[in-house]
Amino acid sequence: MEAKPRERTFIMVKPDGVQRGLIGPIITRFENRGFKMVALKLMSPKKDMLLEHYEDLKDRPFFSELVTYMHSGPVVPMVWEGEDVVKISRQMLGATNPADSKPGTIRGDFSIDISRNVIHGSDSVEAADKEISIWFAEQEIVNWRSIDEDWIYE
Ligand code: DAT
Ligand code: MG
Repeated sequence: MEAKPRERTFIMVKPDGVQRGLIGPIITRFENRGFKMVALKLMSPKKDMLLEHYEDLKDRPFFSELVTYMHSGPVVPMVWEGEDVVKISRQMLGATNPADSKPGTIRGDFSIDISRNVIHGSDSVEAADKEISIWFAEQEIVNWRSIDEDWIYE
């Protein structure tokens, strides 16, 4: 059955997260929270996708290392849906620098180094829309209704 789409965000397990076997634990956190997966794939990203994805950071000193790292292995891009999913996901990820990420967050539980922080999450609804359109074609996003929704939302 189809459902009216709620807010969506773009989440991606980075190459270190894939290599370290963290795809499952990361997906589990989003499922457990009550969010609904509407798109998922494993892929080796093309460099031009990464340049577009991180366009806002192109003048930062770490930009070329960031792109090289993101290009170094497969990633798992995903789209998750739910009320306030952008804001809540950012809280679930923790701070950009794992040294500042609280225990209980993904980065706070699974990472140490700012340049190996295992996961990406959109920082605004506008960024989410842009990032989803970079990583997924419209037909790859599945509009479905979860039976849990009646119990997760009033
Ligand atoms: P976030 O991923 O929390 O949205 P961001 O958009 O500012 O953070 O930066 C994107 C990624 O770039 C971040 O996840 C890790 C890397 N990065 C950010 N600041 C960095 C720094 N000072 N040194 C090295 N890598 C950095
Ligand atoms: Mg960011």
